Amino acid sequence: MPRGPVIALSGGVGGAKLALGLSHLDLHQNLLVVANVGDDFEHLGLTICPDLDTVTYTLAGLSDQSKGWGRADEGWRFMAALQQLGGESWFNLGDGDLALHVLRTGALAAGENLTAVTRAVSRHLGITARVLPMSDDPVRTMIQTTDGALAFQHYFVRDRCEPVVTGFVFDGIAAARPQPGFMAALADPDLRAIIITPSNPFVSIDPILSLPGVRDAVRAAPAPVIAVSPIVAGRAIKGPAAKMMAELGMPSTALAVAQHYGDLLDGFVLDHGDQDQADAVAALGVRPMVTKTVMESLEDRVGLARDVLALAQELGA
Ligand code: FO1
Repeated sequence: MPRGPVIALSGGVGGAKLALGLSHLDLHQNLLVVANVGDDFEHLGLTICPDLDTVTYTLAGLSDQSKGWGRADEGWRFMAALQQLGGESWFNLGDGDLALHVLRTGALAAGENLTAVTRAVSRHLGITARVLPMSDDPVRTMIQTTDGALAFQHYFVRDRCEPVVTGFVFDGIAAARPQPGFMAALADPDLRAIIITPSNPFVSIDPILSLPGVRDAVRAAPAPVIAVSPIVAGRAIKGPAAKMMAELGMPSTALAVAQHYGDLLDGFVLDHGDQDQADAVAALGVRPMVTKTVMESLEDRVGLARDVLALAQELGA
């Protein structure tokens, strides 16, 4: 197998867990974690990048394991003071987390791009993998619902994913340029694998794939494309993916996720609980792999990462 880069496309919690597993496999700088920025938003004058930050905190060993986002051992004095002053308090910013948003907002205002800010933060936190925003240009996911269009965090956090989803729009996508290092890695002749992590296909992965030129570059890349199902036994491990699928009139199954990615895929990883769908995945012309995809422990994360790379090796041979 070539010793070149491995690209992991990631949203928040699920993607970050697999990225952590991959980071234990001696890939170092050859691991590129490309994070969705469609969840980003401007809030209280700050630029908040939840998926990028979830990946960063997870790879740095700083993440809150129970929530999946934010920092462990967080303080909440800022939120308490904000509430006391009558500020908007539906989105929880911990005291330590706040430092990252303030730092990033200042650097962006001074003319740095998101890639440079993310690189500096990674260096200070001792992260060896390359964490890249999917683009340095703003892309903002809008959720179309039966109640009208909602900005992603309003739908997700403020409204607790309750509105019924009818579709998605990625504002800014047509003008957004994919991050140059991401595009260079896609064209690298030594590229080993493109991994679509078990993040939400509609709001975490599709924004990345919808950037101009990315779908074509992924198709043309000299490496197998492998997705890990975020749906296990008809339920999303975390978040609203299964609810969205039902509302969009799709079955909430791993197979439907494979069908959603369609001809982009060479391999698809399903949990033991969905073994009965492996033949239907194979009938799509996609190589199925059945393994433990539910990542409870660090061993699970590393084990799944190993399995995915083994499948990539088989498919690339
Ligand atoms: N998720 C919540 O459910 N409630 C919150 O108050 C919240 C705050 C928050 C702050 C910083 C951050 O980086 C992430 C945060 N998240 C919160 C998670 C985030 O909204 C979602 O997990 C992702 O956008 C979906 O991938």
